Amino acid sequence: MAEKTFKRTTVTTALPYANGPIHIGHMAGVYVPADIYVRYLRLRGRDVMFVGGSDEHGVPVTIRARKEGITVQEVVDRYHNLIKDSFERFGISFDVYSRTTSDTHHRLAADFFRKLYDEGKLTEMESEQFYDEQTQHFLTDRNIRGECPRCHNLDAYGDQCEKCGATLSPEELINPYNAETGNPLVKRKTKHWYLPLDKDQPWLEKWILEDHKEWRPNVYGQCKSWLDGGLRPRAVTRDLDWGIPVPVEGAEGKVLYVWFDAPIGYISNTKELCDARPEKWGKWETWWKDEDTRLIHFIGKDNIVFHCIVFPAMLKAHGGYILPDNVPSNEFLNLEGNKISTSKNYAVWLNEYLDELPGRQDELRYVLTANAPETKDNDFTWADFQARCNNELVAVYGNFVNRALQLTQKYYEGVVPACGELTDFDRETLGEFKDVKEKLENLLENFKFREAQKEAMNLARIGNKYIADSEPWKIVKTDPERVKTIINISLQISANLAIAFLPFLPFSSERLRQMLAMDTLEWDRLGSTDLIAAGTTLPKPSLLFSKIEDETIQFQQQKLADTIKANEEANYKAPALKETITFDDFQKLDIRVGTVLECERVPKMKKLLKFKIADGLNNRTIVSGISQWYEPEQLIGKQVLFVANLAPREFKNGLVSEGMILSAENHDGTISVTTTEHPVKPGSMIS
Ligand code: B3M
Ligand code: ZN
Repeated sequence: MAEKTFKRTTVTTALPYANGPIHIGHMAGVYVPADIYVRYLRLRGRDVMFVGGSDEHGVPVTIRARKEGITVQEVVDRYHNLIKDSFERFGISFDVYSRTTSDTHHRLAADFFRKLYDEGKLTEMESEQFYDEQTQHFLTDRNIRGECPRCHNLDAYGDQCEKCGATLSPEELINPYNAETGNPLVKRKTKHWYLPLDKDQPWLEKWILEDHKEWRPNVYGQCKSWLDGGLRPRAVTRDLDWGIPVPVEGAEGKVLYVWFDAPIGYISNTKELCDARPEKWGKWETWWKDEDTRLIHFIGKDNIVFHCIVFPAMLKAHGGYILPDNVPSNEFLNLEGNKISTSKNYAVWLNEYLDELPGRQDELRYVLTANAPETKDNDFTWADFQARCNNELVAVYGNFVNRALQLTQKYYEGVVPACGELTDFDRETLGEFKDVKEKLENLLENFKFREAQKEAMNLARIGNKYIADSEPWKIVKTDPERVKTIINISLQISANLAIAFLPFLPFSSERLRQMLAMDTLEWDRLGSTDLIAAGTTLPKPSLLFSKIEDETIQFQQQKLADTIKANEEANYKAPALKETITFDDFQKLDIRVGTVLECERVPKMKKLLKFKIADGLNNRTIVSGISQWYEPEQLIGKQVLFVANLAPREFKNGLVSEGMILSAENHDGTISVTTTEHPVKPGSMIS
């Protein structure tokens, strides 16, 4: 099918729940790639609207409010403002960043629903929903937990299991319970309105599986499995008191399902921008109803079905809207090998990053793009962050431009020298990056940001190699004309780098532009070798990037370790009980107090400690596998509890253990030997 040309592009980004700060997983998955793409489109002179906003309804915000004992509005006000501010500080260049508690959104979403309702596009059904009789609330999928029928994870969500990835419905959960209260759930009748997705199956199959084979394999594949599984009607209302009231008589206590209202938030945000700046943006309908507009949704993989199936079905049912032309969804970014989680407070929060590593926006943008989970989950580690910053940004890109700028100061007092006769090496080098523009454009047009950034970094490698191999500092006295050419070419390459990195690293490109005394950075000039005129006077340069020190990384790693520990403490559950025994069974155990007379390690059996225990009878030897947690001398003289009538056990080195010292295993696996509250006679019995 001939590639359709569009007059403009509407780019949306998943609306983050305003139940916590934004974190690097969101940034890697959605916002950095979207920002790169939009910056690129603007550089190409394309007409683009970049839409963002906070998702302020749904269960996550109500859970946070209950947890903190504040109102939901206070939660969303706090986090909407924090997220918006973090995006701005990080250079995510939204044209609009609004919120779904806005009046415009409430009106537009309610009208959208009412139109479907009036035109009979929704089916009304009474069903049984899970209900918590104590809190007198119906539960939505997200706050129902239970045992996953597939992997038996006890904490599976009502809509999906995070452990095995299964897409679930609450009915499939074993022993469902209220995630908030832990209360068991009962079923209760309630009426809701449904989007008959089953009726949309035929056109969705054609629109996705035939007309959009170009979508990323992970997106296309997930849509295909949903379609192959057969679409079912989907409820678009909920029994909740927080959300957009259902605009139908008799629907008191019901609100629009968050996944119905949130995508409409993209449209509301567009309307707010157009209403505020009609002279620049025109009518909102142009961006959502005009076939010459290309709609692109940037999301994370857990939002694919809502953006590729549910929202398009809503738009189609409403009529008059364009459908997304592409949905370049990323997979997930993990953090130091663990899943990032707002509710578990396990993340690198963008606002904290910006506070603790000030002026390092581009370093994080660079690493998140270099490791972007574009086709599979990936992992962020602080060690890798430091390595990429120091070994790539500082040692290659920064080092190269710094040399070019410093030598211009040193040899020519900052005045750009004229370029003389080119050597074959010069021509070969210039030839290496003449098609960098075309390469970058192909990659960026196809949402391959990771590869595109690598292409830009490759240009820095070319420059770094050129100046290193030319060694101007060695010939500046013997061949000054040659050095002028080398420095001029190095400055031209530096100027190309400032342009090439513009979509990815806007902050450093702007700094480099100033250091190169360039009025503007024109994308169309990328690949040129006359970007800076001879005779231009350059200002005193500063380092484009500085090294990330070990202390910075260690501080961040410690923060995460502390969070993990705090979570373990907070979520600690004692191990399940063993089977019940009778009193007679207990009576058989002869547990006594012993005093440690001697304690030593066992050669070649590093886990073991060998004890000589005063037991009030003939003293005895006991071997215990606790050497990892104690130095032998720590235990000498201590009184410990031991099982006295356990059959002796012979170890392979001939050692015989006459009993067992009783120890407690803490939640983190550490061991603590048991003792008595005050000294007693060796051999005293425990009962
Ligand atoms: N807030 C889910 C999420 O943050 C939801 C996205 C809405 S996009 C319309 O993953
Ligand atoms: Zn599972």
